[in-house]
Amino acid sequence: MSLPQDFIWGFATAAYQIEGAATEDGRGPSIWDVHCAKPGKIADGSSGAVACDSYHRTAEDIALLKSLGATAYRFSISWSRIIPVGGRNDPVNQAGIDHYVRFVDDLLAAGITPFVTLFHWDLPNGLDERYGGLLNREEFPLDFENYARVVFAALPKVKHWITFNEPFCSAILGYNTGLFAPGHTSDRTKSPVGDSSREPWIAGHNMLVAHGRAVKAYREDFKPTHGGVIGITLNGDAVYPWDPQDPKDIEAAERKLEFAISWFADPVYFGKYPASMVAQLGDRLPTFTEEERALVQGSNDFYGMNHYTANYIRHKDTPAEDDDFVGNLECLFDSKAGECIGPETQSFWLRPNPQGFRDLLNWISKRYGKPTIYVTENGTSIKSENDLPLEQILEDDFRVKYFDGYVRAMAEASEKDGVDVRGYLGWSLLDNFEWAEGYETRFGVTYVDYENDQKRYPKKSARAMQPLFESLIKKT
Ligand code: GBH
Repeated sequence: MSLPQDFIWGFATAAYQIEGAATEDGRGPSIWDVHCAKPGKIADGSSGAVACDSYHRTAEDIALLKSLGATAYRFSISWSRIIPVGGRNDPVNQAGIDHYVRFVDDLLAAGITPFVTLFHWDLPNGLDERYGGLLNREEFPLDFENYARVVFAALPKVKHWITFNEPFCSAILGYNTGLFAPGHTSDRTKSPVGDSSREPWIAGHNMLVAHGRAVKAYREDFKPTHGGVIGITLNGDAVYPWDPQDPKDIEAAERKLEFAISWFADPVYFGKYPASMVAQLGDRLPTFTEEERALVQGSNDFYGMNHYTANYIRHKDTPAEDDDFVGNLECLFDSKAGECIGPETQSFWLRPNPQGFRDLLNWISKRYGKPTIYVTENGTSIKSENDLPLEQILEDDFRVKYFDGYVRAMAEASEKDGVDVRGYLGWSLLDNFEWAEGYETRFGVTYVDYENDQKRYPKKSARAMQPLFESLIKKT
């Protein structure tokens, strides 16, 4: 069992989850700053205002990565540091650009390949106020393209670009359940605005077109001289039919993948939405104009895969609700036969199941014609980790085992199944701001002591990664 010789691995983070320095050097507010300020939205009432303070600790974070043996680092850029209000006619903030230029230079000097995400959910709030942000079909893609161009021009040394991180989450959690910024939902006890049945599909559509525009700009005006690759990162959980004897459960499991993954990947690879979504959503799902389709189809140089968990899928016989976003089915942790998908973690949605990773790598590879895959996130929280004393937190055997199982499952997909997977970024380098869960849930291979100057302590899992990859990556 092995991985290709040039396989790269490391860790991932996102700007709002680690940077802090929310009002420094000209940064404008993002929709997450605004969301966190609303009472009751974040479990511990916190925000990313300080987080891991990584904005001030780039040297420390790079030294940490190097000490762990990482050869790659995925981070995201805060749009509102680059263009504080966000739009194509708004001022650009040179201090924000300088920060990331220095950071990329320092990573490269340490021998670490940067993977840069342009959008990890933190839309400049100015654009939400100005025209409804992701919901604006005309303005949003143009403003995203402009922002992307500014960043491409500033960072010619970056060779791996990710346009959007998990557009599913921005669309569904931002505009259906309202759990994430900007918190829209039809549930009027949670939000005065929102239409869970329509807005998520509009937001998703506009992110696809924005992605297509940024990719076209990169390929035409930057790639010829910079020579990098660009793609979108999609989340997706593995699926198994609740009753493997029931054709309706088998069909529902496939439909779940289409609603989560193919919603974005089918337009990118095939230029159209999956038939199952068109059938269920009807005219609530936007249709591509010819110009939009041309922008989106063929727009991935690689497939960015975020993956964490698996579910048993059980079909429903009742008609789909208007706010359904999974494909009219149930996602369960136990099968009909009483098997459990995996042990509990601190995250209600996450149950480790490494075989699911191998199976989903195969499903993606097959459906989309063997694309090059970079695993841009994979990792786990641990039940009650936050309540343990430091010495025990640092002995995170549960996470060590998770990474061991998942990385080996990936190596099997690579070696035995011929899946073209070329890189792996563990989530996350640091414990950080876990969105609506605040700081109570920890995903880091490094413990961050938020009470004591954000001091970092590598956990056992941080040190387990290098020997694991060294044992799997071919030497010659
Ligand atoms: C990633 O998303 C994020 O990219 C990262 O920022 C985050 O810190 C990390 O995971 C850990 O959470 O509300 O029932 O529909 C993870 C994938 C997909 C997990 C959507 C939550 C929603 C479950 N996410 N899922 S539900």
